[in-house]
Amino acid sequence: MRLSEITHPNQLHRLSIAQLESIAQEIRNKHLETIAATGGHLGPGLGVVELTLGLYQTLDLDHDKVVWDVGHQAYPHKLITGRYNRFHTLRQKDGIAGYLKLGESRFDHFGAGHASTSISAALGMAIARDAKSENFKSVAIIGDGALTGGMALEAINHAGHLPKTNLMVVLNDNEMSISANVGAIPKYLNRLRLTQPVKFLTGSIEEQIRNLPFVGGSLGDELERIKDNIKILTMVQNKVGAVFEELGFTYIGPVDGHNLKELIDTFNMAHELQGPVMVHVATTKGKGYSYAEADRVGYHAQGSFNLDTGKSAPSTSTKPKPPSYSKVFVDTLIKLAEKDKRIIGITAAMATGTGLDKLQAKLPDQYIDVGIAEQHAITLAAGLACEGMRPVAAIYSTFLQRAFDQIIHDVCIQKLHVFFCLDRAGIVGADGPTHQGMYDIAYLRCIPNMVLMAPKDEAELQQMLVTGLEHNGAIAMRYPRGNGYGVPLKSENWEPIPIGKAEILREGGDVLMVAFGSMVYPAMQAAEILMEHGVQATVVNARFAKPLDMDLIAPLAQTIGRVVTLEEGCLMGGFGSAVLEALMDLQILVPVQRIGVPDVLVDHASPEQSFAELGLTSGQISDRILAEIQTKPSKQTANLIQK
Ligand SMILES: Cc1ncc(C[n+]2csc(CCOP(=O)(O)OP(=O)(O)O)c2C)c(N)n1
Repeated sequence: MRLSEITHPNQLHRLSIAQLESIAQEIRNKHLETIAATGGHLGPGLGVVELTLGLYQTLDLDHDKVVWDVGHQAYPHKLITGRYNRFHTLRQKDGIAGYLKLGESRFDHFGAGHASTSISAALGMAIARDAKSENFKSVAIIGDGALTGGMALEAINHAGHLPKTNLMVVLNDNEMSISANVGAIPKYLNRLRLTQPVKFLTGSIEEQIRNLPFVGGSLGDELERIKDNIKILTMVQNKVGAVFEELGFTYIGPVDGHNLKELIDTFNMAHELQGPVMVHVATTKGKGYSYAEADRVGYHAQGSFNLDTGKSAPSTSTKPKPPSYSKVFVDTLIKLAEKDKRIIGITAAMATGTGLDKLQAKLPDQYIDVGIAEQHAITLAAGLACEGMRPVAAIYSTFLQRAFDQIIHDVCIQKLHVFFCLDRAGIVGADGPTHQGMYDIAYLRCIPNMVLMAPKDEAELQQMLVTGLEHNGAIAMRYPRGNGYGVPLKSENWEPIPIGKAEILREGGDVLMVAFGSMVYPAMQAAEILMEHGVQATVVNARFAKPLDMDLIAPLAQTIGRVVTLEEGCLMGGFGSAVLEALMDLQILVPVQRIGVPDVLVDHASPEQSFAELGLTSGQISDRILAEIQTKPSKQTANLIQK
């Protein structure tokens, strides 16, 4: 059987180990050739090919449920669940998603993108199953990185307390998060990996148990006794898994994650146990592609590349690219941190993404990676601030959502100086709805004592970095994914911006455009186009969504009589809402057009495609403003329509 013929995972049941091995090779080839063309997550999927095939051979996927944590490693799953023919559309607009998504396939039982949710979801399904007296297996597959997330530990705490609830947790341990995994739990898992793996013999469970060195006599078919014996085996033979055992799980492993026979035997046996079971599978990230095995961080995820050399596809443009916001952020932070030992950069398992790996290399004592633990990162920052340090929490907008209560409860209520640096704020592109940085303006601006700013370009980011470090209290800066505009950058002596001070970039009497952060340049371009249509715009770079510079905005709104707000974020509760509320409070009742992201989920696509779909390109912005002027004339623009 060929991979292309597999449309239902139960077709695997009929295959021999040799046939499965050949399917594994086909999956690797397809995975590699697709990601070389489209970009995406490479190493994680290559590591779970045998794990997926072995597990699915022991499940009935017409009934059983599998929940993949994060979902970035589930491409082999996609290839054997009816998506082979469309796989080349991976992460493209209207194509196959880069994560699992309810609705894309009936075999995707839970969507994700953020880490550490799988055990909770699978446990919920298991409890519901028992309540409905149904009979299916519920399996969570979680990486060793995701296992460091608080939610995973909360779920283990709960599941371990339910000895009658059957749940299988497959721990996919490749010793890596995106970067090297950090913390005490990964260290413990490493110790387990270094012990002799438990070997399972062929034959029935009864034979297997009888063959164990220290178990004799007749066992009958009492599952409880089997479970006890396995417990004894794991604990006595090599003292592995004791922590999980103590927490109420039956621990099995570590199992060689690339040995199909061992995997199948182990899963078959584990399915017969009662209560929560953890199967610890030792895998190699990037397995089967030498470049990815050698550089596990570099090949976690990447853009398109040449399969033979492993190198990224050369840029089609001859112009040098401006630096990314993340790069300007970290380069500037390093210079500031060199002079101020109180500055500590904190990442939650995103050292390369945020750029903080450079801080780690340069100033390791001023760098902390807490693992996938955004909540802890923020309260840790609050603790550091209590002791006079200057914590800079560099967390993607989407992942900071995890720490909402910590921002309120631990930072803002206590008026502590924590600087939140929100990378990837706004549209993110191919990662899709779970990763869009849409909500931070709305979720931060409602919190008392919070200051929220966004730079118009990378030079202003440098100034805002100084502003944030000098401010005494909670302050956040959001900046987008991707490159800046190539504006000149200062190498030192950055001037802070007075808190709450906006700036006027151009003046015109027909419409007031108030733009926040990444929408300032598009607003300026739209103003140029408007001018060609005889509409003169004032453009304000708001810089702050909170506090808003109403001393500047209010009189302009009053005189010009028409306001347009622009933001790269959700409209509900966002920057435009803030301006609207403030105008209303001042009884300045002029037409306000809010341009941003409406109440929809923004699917995976290229950022350019998403901008166009949302009507956020400069040409679309000017068209929308012209249309509004036509349909809702203000006193000042009535004459423009007659012209
Ligand atoms: C809450 C949250 N924080 C950060 C991330 C970014 N992220 C995606 S995959 C990943 C590493 C996961 O490591 P692991 O679970 O071991 O899976 P592996 O990639 O090694 O297969 C991280 C940090 C995320 N998806 N969710």
